[in-house]
Amino acid sequence: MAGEPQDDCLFCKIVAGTIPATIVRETETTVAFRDINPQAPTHVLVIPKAHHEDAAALAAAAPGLAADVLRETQAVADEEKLESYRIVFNTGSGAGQTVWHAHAHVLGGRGLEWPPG
Ligand code: IU
Repeated sequence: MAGEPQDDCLFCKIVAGTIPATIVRETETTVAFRDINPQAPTHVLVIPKAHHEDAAALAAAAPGLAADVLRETQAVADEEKLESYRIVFNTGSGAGQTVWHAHAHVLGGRGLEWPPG
């Protein structure tokens, strides 16, 4: 069911603390942690604690929570002192989504090209 923890979800396990992660920020509704395979000097993932499979599902089911995630991306950028940064929600396998728990990538600390690959 939308919002409920999923036994087979890696990010639900990070929320539960049963899989380790380098957590940089936590709020009542969100967790931000460093990506294990960083693509930039700063590469932090911001996730809702509740399970929603992608950004579209999150926005549809829980728009206030989607706003919490966005607000936290800004807080991460501020903490990391990023003047410019990119927020990415890979949505669907064709766009590179590999973990089916909504997450925002916050990327910065180097020049970022456009268009992305
Ligand atoms: P994607 O947009 O679904 O591809 O992003 C998933 C990210 O989760 C990806 O960048 C992985 O490196 C990252 N990640 C992680 O940080 N910790 C993990 O244990 C696993 C994946 I598995």
